[in-house]
Amino acid sequence: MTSSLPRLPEAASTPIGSEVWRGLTSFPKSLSPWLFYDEEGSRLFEAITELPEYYPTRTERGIFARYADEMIAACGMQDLTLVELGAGTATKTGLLLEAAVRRQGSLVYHPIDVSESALGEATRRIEAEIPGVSVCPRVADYTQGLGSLDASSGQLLILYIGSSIGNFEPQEAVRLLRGVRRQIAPGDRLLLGVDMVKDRGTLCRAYDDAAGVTAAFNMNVLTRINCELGASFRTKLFRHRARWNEQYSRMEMHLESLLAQTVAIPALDLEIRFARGESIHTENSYKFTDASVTALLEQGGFHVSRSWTDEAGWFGVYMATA
Ligand code: AVI
Repeated sequence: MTSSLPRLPEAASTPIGSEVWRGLTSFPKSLSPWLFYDEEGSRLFEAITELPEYYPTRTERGIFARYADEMIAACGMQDLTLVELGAGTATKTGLLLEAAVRRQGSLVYHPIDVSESALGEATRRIEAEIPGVSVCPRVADYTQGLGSLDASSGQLLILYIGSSIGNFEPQEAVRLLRGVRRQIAPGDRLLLGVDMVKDRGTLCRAYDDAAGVTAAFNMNVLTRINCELGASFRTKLFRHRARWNEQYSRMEMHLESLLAQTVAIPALDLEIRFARGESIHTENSYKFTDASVTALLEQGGFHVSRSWTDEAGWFGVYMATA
C-alpha cells in the first residue's frame, strides 16, 4: 500500500530547519538560543561581553583575578587536569590555568566547543602565553557528552563558567549536570559560574543596552533564518524586547512583530502569520540565588564545597564535588 502522507521538505530535517519549524508553528512562538551563534552572532556576543551594561563577564573575570589561586588550592590535589565546557576563545580561563601552573608546574587543558575557529584561537594564545599548559582541544557539542577524557592518576576539574547554564531550562540544566556527573569519578570537581538575582534595572539594562548591540544579536536570528532557509523576515518590522520575569527568576528576550504580517519560509514550505504585538521568545537567561544554585547542583549529583562572589554579590562561582 502506498502512503498518502505529504512529504516534509528536506530542510525540515536539518537542525536549523527542524528547530524553526517547531518553534514558529508553536504557540506562543519560540526559537532556541543556540540559533544565535552563527559567525555574526558569535561576533555580536563577543561585543556584548565588552559593553558597560553587560556586567557578567567582567564581574566573573574579577572573581577569577582575585581568587583563582584559592580555587585551584580548594581542589586539594597537585595533579589536576582541566576540562572546559563551551570554552569558546577561553579568554577568562587563562587566570585559572596560570594559577594551576603556579601550583603544579604543568597542566593538561581540554577545551570543548562546537567552534573549531574559536578553539584554534584559544589553543594558539594559551600555548604562546602560558608555558606549562598542553592544550588538547575537542570540537564537540558538550551537551552530547564529554568524550573520553583521561585524568591519568590525577583529578578532573570541569569548568562550566560564564553562566551558560542559565540559558537552559531548569530540567535541562539538571540533565546536563547529571550527564557530566556520570562521566567523571567520585572526588572530581566542577567549577560553575552563575549570574545571581539582582535589581530589575541592572538586569534589564544588561539585556537592552544603549548602543543596541543586544538588539542586533537578537535580531540576527531572523537574518540567519533568511540566509539559511530563504525566509523573508524584514528586521525593521520587529523590535527587540528584554524583560525580567520575576516568577521564573529569568531574563527573557523576545522579538516583537510591529504589525500584522505574514513571513514566507520557502525551504520549509511555510507561511508564518504574526499578529501585531505577537512575539517570538528567543532566550531565557536564568538568574540564581545561593539556595537555587545549591539545589540545582544537588539535583545534578554534586555537593557544593566552596563558593566565591564579587563585593556586590552579582555573580557566583561555585565549586562542587562529584
Ligand atoms: C551566553 N549567555 C550566558 C548569555 C546570557 O547572558 O544569557 C547570552 C546573552 N544573551 C543576551 N546577552 C547575552
